[in-house]
Amino acid sequence: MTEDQISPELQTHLYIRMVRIRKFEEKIAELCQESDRMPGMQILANGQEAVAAGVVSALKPEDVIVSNHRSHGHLLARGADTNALMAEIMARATGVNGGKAGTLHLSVPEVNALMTSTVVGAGSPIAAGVAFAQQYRRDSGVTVVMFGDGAAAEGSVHEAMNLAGVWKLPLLFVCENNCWAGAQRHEAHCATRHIFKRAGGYDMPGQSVDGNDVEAVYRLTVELLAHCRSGKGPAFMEAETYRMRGHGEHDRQHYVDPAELAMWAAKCPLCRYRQRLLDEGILDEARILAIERNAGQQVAAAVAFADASPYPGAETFLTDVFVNPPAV
Ligand SMILES: Cc1ncc(C[n+]2csc(CCOP(=O)(O)OP(=O)(O)O)c2C)c(N)n1
Ligand SMILES: [Mg+2]
Repeated sequence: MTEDQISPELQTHLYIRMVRIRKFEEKIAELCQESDRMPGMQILANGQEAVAAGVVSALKPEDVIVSNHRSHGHLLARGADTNALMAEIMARATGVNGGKAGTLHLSVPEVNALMTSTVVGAGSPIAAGVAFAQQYRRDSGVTVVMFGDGAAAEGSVHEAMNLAGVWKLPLLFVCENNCWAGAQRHEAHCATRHIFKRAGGYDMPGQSVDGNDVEAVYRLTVELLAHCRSGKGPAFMEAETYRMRGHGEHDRQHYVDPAELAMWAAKCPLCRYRQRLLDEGILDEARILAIERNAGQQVAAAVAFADASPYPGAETFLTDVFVNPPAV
């Protein structure tokens, strides 16, 4: 089997990944409705699960991922521990970052998910630095940076694309075009309908893909990663998808046309893939139910784990914050 052939095992794996991400974030949305359950601003990627599962499943263990504020799916797909991720999001000491990062500054270095940046566009220059290190050390790894259509308008992303092109860095730019940046529609902040075409300006291959088709995303990722890995330099993918919820859980989406939302709901990546796997005979109804039940149980267990965990103690306030912690 070549890397881009999608076996029934991989198909099942992709579906399980997407279901787990959806259930994880649905639980967060639910807990946001209860007062004092979820600290900070919760930014979810409902509707974008196929991008996370498709891109990340194509990576090798040595590849590094740099993510943004809409990161839960990327990290879960990368294999972050569900309990420790939920605990971090709920600001507990047992979280992946000791409860001090919270949802917006997550990092899971043990699965090479180096960092997430809430500064829009900031991930790309950092990812260029990581890719430079990989190239300098002659590592076989590639760096993948995930960012939004809004971020694609930031100078920092263009500078990173240029430098990656000049130095032929092993860096895959993945733009999740979810049609919105906050409450701004794509056309209000972006001069082109097709962000991937900008790749040509930096002499790197760029392609768009249906971001709600997990297999299409997986295939294109494999193709572009092969380019990056071969020493030919960076590549660019634009995954066309849709943000089904508000920018964050505080946002009731009053500015969204319900007809547009309904149109994208009909293209739900999970529903489409579930139907496809049923049609192809890869999964049956019983197996699908079991996958969903299992994911629900995992998420419930993660919340119970977080609930039973303490908040970080005052004695940890300065640990993991400074390279050389000041004396207290
Ligand atoms: C430099 C910077 N400018 C503005 C913000 C506020 N902000 C946070 S997310 C966001 C929208 C980003 O849109 P996009 O890149 O498309 O990602 P999406 O939220 O759609 O996933 C904005 C403007 C920020 N965090 N950083
Ligand atoms: Mg966006």
